Amino acid sequence: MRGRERWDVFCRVVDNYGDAAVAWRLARGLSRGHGKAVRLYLDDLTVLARLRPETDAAAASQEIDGVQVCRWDPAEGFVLPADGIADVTVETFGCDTPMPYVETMAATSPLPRWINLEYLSAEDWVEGSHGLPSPHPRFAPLTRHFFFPGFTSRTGGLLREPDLLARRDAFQADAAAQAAFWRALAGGAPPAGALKASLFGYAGAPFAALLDALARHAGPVWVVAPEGAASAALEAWRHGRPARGDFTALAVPFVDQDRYDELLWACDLNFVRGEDSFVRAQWAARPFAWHIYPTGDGAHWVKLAAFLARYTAGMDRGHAAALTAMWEGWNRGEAVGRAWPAFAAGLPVFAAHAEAWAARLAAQSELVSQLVGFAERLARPAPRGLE
Ligand code: TRH
Repeated sequence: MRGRERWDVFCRVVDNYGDAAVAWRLARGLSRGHGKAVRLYLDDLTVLARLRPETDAAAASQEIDGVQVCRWDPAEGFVLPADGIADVTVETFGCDTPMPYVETMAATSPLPRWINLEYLSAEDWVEGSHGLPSPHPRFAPLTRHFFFPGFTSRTGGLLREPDLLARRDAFQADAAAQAAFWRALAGGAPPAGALKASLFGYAGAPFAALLDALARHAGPVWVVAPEGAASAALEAWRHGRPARGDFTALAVPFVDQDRYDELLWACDLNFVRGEDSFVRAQWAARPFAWHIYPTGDGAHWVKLAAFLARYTAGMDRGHAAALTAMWEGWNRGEAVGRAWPAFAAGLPVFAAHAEAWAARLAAQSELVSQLVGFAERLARPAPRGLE
């Protein structure tokens, strides 16, 4: 590890997969794409094991894809690594870097760089907060900087592996690869011309109403739901219903994270949620509907509206309204059946839009490169944030 710049990434799983999913992508991108020596401290390896099945959830330390993955149990106290702290420390989503580590940072000269990777939001204020410093209340001049992902050039961008879009294009142009993918996942291929949809959402989503609408859709439909809230709802919905020849609704196993991309690429319409699958659906360049992570204070409605405003800007009013009605119905748990016909009729337009949107986002530098550049700027004498 010596010689390479050392990065430590801290992550606590609050719930579900998104925290670990984002931290893992970041750690792998730093190692693979930028040659950094990366340790990922994660408090719940069982989550990473779902995304990367080769993970040993009981191991204190293991190497996966060039990243040193270390189990970190905040309740057990933090043991400082024998070879010291890193040159750059990233905490994800305000997860609180452990105090012994912070104390060591404060006593190190020159002061190590310390960055908090924030949640993704399309809200305007993100541009003004991206890169801001926050001196530590006890250990100033030790300073933490806030790094915000986002959709505009004045934010930190989105996670995107350098070869992602080339792999997507190759897969989407390769009928045999898609057929092999479906055979492996579902034991068979969708009928020709089927509307193929993937389902991933939180337990409150109106899955049954959506499935009712899909079952009434003209033409063949092929819906798959990886194991979770969506697959449970799908099984319950299907129970006791007669099979219909050109309508297939399948509960499939939870796939590993790289294969999940292929699922999104193989479908014509993806229902996604949270943060990471939301971004991956955009890179899939296919129409999608987002189930936003609901927060108790209702802040998610503002976040949803901010994204919808960006996403539908430039779309004609009728299609923007149809897409908005579907997304809002999907998130409010109502009116999905009413919203579906106009949304379904708009799918060809949404498909062209999704391609243009992905191409526009791809013109932005991806998040890991931006983060590395940001850390380099912080290393210069008298760093002044993002100027
Ligand atoms: O799992 P999520 O709901 O994650 C979250 C958390 O709720 C977190 O607390 C919240 O803060 C954050 O979102 C915004 O949804 P997300 O972010 O989409 O992460 C899901 C990951 O799981 C993503 O990397 C895709 C992956 N996945 C698979 O690897 N295989 C699968 O079969 C499926 C359905 C998903």
